[in-house]
Amino acid sequence: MKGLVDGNKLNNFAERRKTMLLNKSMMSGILPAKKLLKPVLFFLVALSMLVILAACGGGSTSTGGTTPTASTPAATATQTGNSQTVMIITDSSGSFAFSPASLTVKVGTTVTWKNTTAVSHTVTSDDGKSFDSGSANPITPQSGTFNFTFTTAGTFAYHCAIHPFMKATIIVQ
Ligand SMILES: [Cu+2]
Repeated sequence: MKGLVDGNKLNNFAERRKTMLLNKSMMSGILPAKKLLKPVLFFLVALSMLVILAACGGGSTSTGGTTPTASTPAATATQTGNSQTVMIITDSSGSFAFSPASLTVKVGTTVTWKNTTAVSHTVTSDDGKSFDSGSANPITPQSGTFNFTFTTAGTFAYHCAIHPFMKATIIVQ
């Protein structure tokens, strides 16, 4: 029983475990009746391993939990604020139109016009200088697109140079 006395003086988990395993083999050889100690020893070894695992796991959980919580909402907000789409459609009365006819965006937003009709169109600012997809190279039928990024605030009326009745407005705030 010398091993047990020495074991009480040890602070280290690993050394204590080694001492217990030594006692186990001694007892099972000399005193077979005391085999009930076997599950108790197994429980103590498992418990000490659990304490070590919990100590390691606690640190990595708090570090990993903070990062995704902070980054996910920021990425979503940036994407929704920076791009908008205006469809060029054939409306219910059979006329070509920009939809929506009036769109409000934040400064820095890129607007994409997408042509869903069977003919070409342009996106031309009424002031003749802010933006123009161009009559020489208009937005092609069936899914052609034109992009413009609005960097200054203001109200920008625009039309289609091919179909002057097509009128719409982008409001930049
Ligand atoms: Cu047009």
